Amino acid sequence: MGHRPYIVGNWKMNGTRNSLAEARAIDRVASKWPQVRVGIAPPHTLIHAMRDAVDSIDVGGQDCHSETDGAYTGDISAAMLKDAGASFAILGHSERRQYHGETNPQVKAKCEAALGAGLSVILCVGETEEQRDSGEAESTVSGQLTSCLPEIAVEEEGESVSARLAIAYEPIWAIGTGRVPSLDEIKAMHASIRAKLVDTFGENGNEVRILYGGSVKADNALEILSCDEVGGALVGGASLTNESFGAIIIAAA
Ligand code: G2H
Repeated sequence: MGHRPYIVGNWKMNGTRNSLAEARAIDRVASKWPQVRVGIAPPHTLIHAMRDAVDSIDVGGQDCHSETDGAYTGDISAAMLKDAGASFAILGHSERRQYHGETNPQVKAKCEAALGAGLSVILCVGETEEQRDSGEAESTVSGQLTSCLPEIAVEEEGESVSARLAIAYEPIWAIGTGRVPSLDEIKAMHASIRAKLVDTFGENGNEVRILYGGSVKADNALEILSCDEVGGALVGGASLTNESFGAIIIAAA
């Protein structure tokens, strides 16, 4: 694969301008460990200021609308994210699906809009506890990918669009709970996702990064990141301070 590990912080609905000091501290750690690629998705209100405040990390959004503009009060388009300084968007996070009723077709349309605007995309998928307990974890995630993967030209003017796509496997029951799947469960799911990506995109499917998300902390990051096909981590709660996120970056190095 040859990818640098990609460690992405999802700040969710946390952070004001005071938090930029924390982002600067994280940026200093990232600058010392260039073998790790680091990103932070702050609330939309902080994207512009964070882009100005950091040098060594990608700044992204946590959602975007599928349309380019129009009467969609409270929404933000992919082009607006880019204009504010974002280089990527997290799309289809389970909290968006749960609290905003986002459907697979909507998530797919958002992925296509974001890629079309030149952003990279982190597409989130994952099963509920009930689905895992009933042996349906892999079929659930495969179904989400079937419905959400963007229909993209894998090559555009010599650029491989699949290299701008990442999948974040986030079991819903592991989000913010402190519980994580076993390493064997992570390996099996990531292998299943890789097979689906190759099935969908051919050889280009091997370029798509697969991240793990759900209660990643400094003390479990290393073993999770050492699993086959785990190309990085999407980190929520532990990404909010340099003390914990910096330690995860160093663990990934
Ligand atoms: C899962 C993850 C980040 P946390 O949502 O996307 O959050 O690390 O807090 O479980």
